[in-house]
Amino acid sequence: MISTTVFSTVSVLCFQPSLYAGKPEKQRPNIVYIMSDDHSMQTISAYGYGLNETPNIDRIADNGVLLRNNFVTNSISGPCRAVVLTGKFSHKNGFRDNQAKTRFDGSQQTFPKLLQNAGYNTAVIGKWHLGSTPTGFDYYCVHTGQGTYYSPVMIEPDGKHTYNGEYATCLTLEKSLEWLDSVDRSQPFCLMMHFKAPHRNWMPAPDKMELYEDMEFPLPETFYDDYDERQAAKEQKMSIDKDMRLDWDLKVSGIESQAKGMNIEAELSRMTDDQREVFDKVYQKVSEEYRTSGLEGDALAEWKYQRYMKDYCKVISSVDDMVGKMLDYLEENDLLDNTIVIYTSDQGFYMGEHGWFDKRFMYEESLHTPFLISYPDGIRFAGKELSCMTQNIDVAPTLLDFAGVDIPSDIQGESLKPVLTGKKSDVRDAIYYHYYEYPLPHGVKKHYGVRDERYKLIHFYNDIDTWELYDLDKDPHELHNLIDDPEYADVKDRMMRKLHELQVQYEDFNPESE
Ligand code: SGN
Ligand code: CA
Repeated sequence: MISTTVFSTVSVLCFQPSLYAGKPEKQRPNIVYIMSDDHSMQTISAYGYGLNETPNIDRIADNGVLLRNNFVTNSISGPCRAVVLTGKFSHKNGFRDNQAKTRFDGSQQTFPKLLQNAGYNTAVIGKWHLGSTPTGFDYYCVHTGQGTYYSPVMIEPDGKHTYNGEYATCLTLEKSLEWLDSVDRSQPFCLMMHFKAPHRNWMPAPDKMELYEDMEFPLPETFYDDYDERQAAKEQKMSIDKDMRLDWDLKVSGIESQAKGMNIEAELSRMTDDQREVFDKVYQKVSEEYRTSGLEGDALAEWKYQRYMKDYCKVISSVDDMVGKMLDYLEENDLLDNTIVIYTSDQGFYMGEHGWFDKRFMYEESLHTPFLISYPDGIRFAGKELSCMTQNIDVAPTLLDFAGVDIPSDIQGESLKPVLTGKKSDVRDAIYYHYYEYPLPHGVKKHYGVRDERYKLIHFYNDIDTWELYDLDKDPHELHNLIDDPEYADVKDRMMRKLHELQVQYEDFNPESE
């Protein structure tokens, strides 16, 4: 699986490990970076929301550290992936949105390339979503675009392969273990295992179809938010009630198609007959329930919410199983202690808060993304929780730091090694955010902003020109925009200054030009 060019680099490095490692080869950690797609903090049991159980993902926190205030810089897939690879904001790495014309410039510096140059074996398996062919990896096996849940088509160094009858979450794990079995263990490895799940349209695996069917999920406090004082929130198109599709998202059959370019039949045709039989058994009942119940208004919105939560949690349960299999593999192969295992998501997600699904906004649910890390040889904590502000620009420098590789000065994130090893309590006093994808697909206006431990300032600068200010201590759900409140005039001034300071620090000099 390892290309000849890389083999020759590796063999040169084998004779001069100290040149790159700075410490004995044995001690350089392996890395298993697990990232799913759209997995909210609210649906990882270690975060304590009580919605579902993820016993395997929780094992990582039990064995290490859970970050409670880990944020993204731009809450959608491609941009987040580019940020993770480069340690730089979207305006620096050039990948600002998910539009078809946006492609990641694979010639730029990334942390997998730096690790590869230092002798690491590297691979990315699962979702990629960056348009261009992966660079910096000895092996890759990635979905085309968003990928599909069933019978996925994967791009590998030798071309495209269709995995008929496979379920994407399981295939990602199988391919990952296959690669781990094949790597030369005399060198450390870095595996990026990227699940497509739980991305929309939340297609469960056959063994999970019935899970949660009898469960009633609690309605979030803000489900019926009226978006008063928040124009951008009022004008989005990511409402469970209005924008979620009965056929494509909720798998209701026997109704007039609501799918505009999103075709449930195409996805169902990727299943084997056996898989389809299990699907039909559950979803014909669901469809029947919808057709005969005559639900409308709030009752229908709440029915949609329940269906959404069930399907979303079903696909997560498969992810959790695969994380468990990966941890078991590392344990059985005596690799767990010397491997940095991270579980995270490309961004957070709304589980009905504000009445929404999807992400994009700089509001708490989609600004956060889960982050759990264990590395028993290097992080001597178990079950520790940290609430300092961390961000996905920090992944690259943190992993380089643990690997003993110099962190290039143009990387914008901070190494989290000092906080993860108890040497420091934080790495920054505020975070910067900038989102660019408008109007499609969810009508969320472009915005940038700053958040510190207590306050958040946001500027929606395109289409409308509005500012929002929140006191997160007093208003954790961000329902009261304080921008014109005289009592908060000082806070507003201070946050405006902080915003400007961060735009200068990160060189986002002309933020409204994109
Ligand atoms: C698809 C989804 C959207 C989602 C984007 C981006 N529609 O277009 O709901 O916001 O992906 O998601 S779908 O019904 O066709 O799946 S991201 O995670 O890749 O950024
Ligand atoms: Ca995503």
